[in-house]
Amino acid sequence: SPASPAAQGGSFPQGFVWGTATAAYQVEGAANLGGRGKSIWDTFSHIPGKVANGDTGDVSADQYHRFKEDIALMRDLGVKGYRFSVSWTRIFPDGLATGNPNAEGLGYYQRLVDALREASIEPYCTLFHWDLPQALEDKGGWQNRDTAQHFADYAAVVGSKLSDRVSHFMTTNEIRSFTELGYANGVHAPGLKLDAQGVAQVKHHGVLAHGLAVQALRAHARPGTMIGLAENPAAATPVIPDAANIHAAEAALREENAPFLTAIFEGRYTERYLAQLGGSAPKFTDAEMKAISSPLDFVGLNIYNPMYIKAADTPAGYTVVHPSPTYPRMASPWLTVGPEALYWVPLLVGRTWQPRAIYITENGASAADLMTPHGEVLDIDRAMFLRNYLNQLQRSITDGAPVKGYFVWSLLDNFEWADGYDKRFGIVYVDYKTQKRTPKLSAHLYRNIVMQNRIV
Ligand code: PNW
Repeated sequence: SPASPAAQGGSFPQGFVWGTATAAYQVEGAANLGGRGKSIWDTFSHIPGKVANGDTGDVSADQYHRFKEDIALMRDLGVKGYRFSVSWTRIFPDGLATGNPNAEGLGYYQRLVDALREASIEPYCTLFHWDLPQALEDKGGWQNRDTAQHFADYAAVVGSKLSDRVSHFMTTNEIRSFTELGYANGVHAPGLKLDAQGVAQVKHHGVLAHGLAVQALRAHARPGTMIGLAENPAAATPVIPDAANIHAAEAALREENAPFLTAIFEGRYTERYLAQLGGSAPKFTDAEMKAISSPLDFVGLNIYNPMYIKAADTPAGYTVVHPSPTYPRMASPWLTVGPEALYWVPLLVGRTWQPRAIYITENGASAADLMTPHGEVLDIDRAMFLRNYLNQLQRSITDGAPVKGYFVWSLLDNFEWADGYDKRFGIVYVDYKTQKRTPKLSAHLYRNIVMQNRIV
């Protein structure tokens, strides 16, 4: 496709949304305040041995009490968007949207979004970032189809209460991650290792929850509300960019994401996915597949590590090339560095499924940040990572990818799930003893990029 003139000369398009991202359980703290009910992450993080150093999200970065200070930080960065998530159990402590929503919980998010708007920062709201109500897990959680309907009912209420001041909603965050890490590998909450059929069914209920929530939001949110999701597709990237490998990466994008983005955009599971599962295939109906593929206003892509794809003489036409032990990584072992993922994935997603708009809803890096005696955090590794990835995103847009915004993960150091506070992803350092925030070198770099709308 033709180069967009708006993105030429190293610049990003006019009106490009620069933002930062967080999630409720990772930054809020105040786990037992405001009438909040228990989520599976409260349970899981309190089981000895599940999270590094026995860390929990009980206090975390305490954004619940410090959101005004965090908004001031964002103002200094010049960002125009903040992606946050709503804690389901602050709104409905036992997950069921039957009675009235908890006014204190709802009030917190209303104050948060009002303060964002006052600072001219657009709120981008995720409805589910992994903190499933424990009361629903007790009834089978994502193994139980009813959870998908309960999620849609909750989404309807939040949509009706917040859409007067929030114009962008994402249903779920990373169905691929929470189903695989939580229900197949058992390293995330709720810590299960189901068999193949169980995992396939959980994934099906995850995409169904998304689809039913899209329908609920269309019915209950203000007309014109923009509705999407944030998914981390297997980031198919050609091993080297020649025609055969690009073609292979296109095929891999669909197959490797068959139970997730492919189902959501195409309304069916690929034949290869169903054939591979055989007797372990998920049970589903046509009506469910229709709900799952409800039209979206945008798709959010969380992109970190590439999945390198090589053309091969196999039935699927490709193989996955796994990084060797010496391949460059950030502080998290899974975070192999491949800036060109941010070139290829938006382009291939755009070509394959023609979404109306793409946002990069997460991208960022963990690093072993240390504070100097002068109180500075000079994270040159994270700065290099962001510069390299953003250069590739700029090229991607120039070559036609319909990307409207970018949200760096994360504004703040926070509770990195099973890694606890051991892995830091923030562009702002958090001293967890004092809750003092210190913008890192990468925050200064990001500010320059945001201010000039180009990589400097
Ligand atoms: C995403 N992996 O999680 C989440 O959306 C964030 O909540 C999280 O903090 C961030 O990325 C950084 O990890 C992932 O193992 C967790 O491949 C693990 C993986 C990928 C994404």
